[in-house]
Amino acid sequence: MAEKPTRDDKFSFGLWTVNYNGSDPFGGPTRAHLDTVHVVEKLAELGAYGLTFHDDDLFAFGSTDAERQTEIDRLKQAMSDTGIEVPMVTTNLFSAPVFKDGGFTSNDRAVRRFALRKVLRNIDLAAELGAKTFVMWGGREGAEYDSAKDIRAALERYREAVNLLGQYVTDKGYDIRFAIEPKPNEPRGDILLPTLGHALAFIETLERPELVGINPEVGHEQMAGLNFAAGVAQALYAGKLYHIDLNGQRGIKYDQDLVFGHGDLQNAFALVDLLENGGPDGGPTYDGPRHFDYKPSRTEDETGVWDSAAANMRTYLLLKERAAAFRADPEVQEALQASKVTELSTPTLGEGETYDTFLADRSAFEDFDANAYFNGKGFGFVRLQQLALEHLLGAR
Ligand code: ASC
Ligand code: MN
Ligand code: MN
Ligand code: MN
Repeated sequence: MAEKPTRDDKFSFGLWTVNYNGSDPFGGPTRAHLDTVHVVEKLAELGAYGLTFHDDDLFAFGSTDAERQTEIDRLKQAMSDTGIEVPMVTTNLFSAPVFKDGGFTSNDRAVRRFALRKVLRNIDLAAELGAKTFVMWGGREGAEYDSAKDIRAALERYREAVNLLGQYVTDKGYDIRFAIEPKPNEPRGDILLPTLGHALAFIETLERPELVGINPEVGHEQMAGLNFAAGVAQALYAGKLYHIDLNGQRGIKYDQDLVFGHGDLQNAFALVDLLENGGPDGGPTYDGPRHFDYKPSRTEDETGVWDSAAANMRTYLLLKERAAAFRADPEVQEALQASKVTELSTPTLGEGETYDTFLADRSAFEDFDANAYFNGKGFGFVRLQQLALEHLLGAR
C-alpha cells in the first residue's frame, strides 16, 4: 500500500481549493473561511510541499498596500516555519465586477490596462516568493453572444498581453514561465482558448513561445468531452506541459472540481502512468508540481476538507503504485507486444529510405494483400485494457 505523501512527491494545493466555502450559484457559504497560516500548517502536516494562490485569495481585492503586505509577511513566515514552498502563483481576473467582460480581452480598454497592471504587480510577488510558474486562467475571457465579441480582436489583445508579460519577465531577469489554463465554458458561455489544443496553437503565435506552456485541468478537458490523458500526452510531446491541475469530473456538465480520481478513474490511472512512467514507450515524463485544483464539496465540514485534501494525494500515490505494477507485469509486457503498441514507435520508413526506394518497394503496396493481411486476427486491445483495469482494482 502506498506510503504517506512526502515533500518529494511534490503535491501542491491552491489556497482557494481547501478554502472553498461552499458558495455556488444557488446557495451561500456552508463553511467558515480558513486562515492562510492554518492552511499552510495543515497542508505541511498532510505531506504537501507547495501552496499556490491567486492574489485575491491571499489579500482581498482592493486591499490597501499595508493590508496586502501584512498577508504576504504572514505567508512568508508560515513558509519558513513549515518548509512549504510557493511553486506557482496566478492572478484573479474573474471575480471582481470590473472583470465582468474579462481582463486581457474585455471590450473596455481601461479594464484591459487595469488587468495587465494587476498581473504585472502579481508577477513581482511571484518572483519574490520564488514561484517558477505563473498560471493564467482566463475564466471571464469569453462571451455569451456571438455578436458581443470579436474573437480575432480578442485573441490579438490576449497575444498583446502575454507578449508584454514575456518582455517583462525577460527584462527583470525573473526565472518564471507562464502556463495558460484552458476551459471550454463556465463562468462565460464560451471561453477563449477552450481546450489545450486551442492554447497550444495560440502559444506558437507569441513573440516568446518558449516562455509559455499550458496548465491543463482534468475536469476542464472532460467538460469538453475530451480524453485528458491523451491531451496531456500531446502537451508532453510538444514540450508544453509546464504545470497541471488535477481533480475529478463526471462527464460533460458544470465544473465539478471533485477529488482526483473521483471522476473518470480509468483515465486518472492512464494519466498517472503517463506522468510517472512516460507511457508505453517510456517517453518524456513530468517533473513539475502535482497540483490539486479541486473543491471540497459544500456538504463537508472542516474535517471533510482535510480528509478530501489527503484523499487527492493518497489516490495519486495509489494510482502510481498500481501503474508501476502494471508496467512490471510480464503478462502486460507480452500483451503490449501482441497488441503492437510498442511497434508504433518504429518509424514507418526504413533508415535512409527515400520516397524513391519506398515507391520501389513492391512489398509495401503492389504485393501487399490488404484484404488478406490480418486474416481475421484482432489486436487484442480489450485484453490489454482488462489487464490495466485489474491492476487498477488491485486484483493482480
Ligand atoms: C484558477 C484555476 C481555476 C480557476 C478556479 C477558480 O486559477 O486554475 O481552475 O482559477 O479554480 O475558482
Ligand atoms: Mn475546474
Ligand atoms: Mn484550474
Ligand atoms: Mn479550478
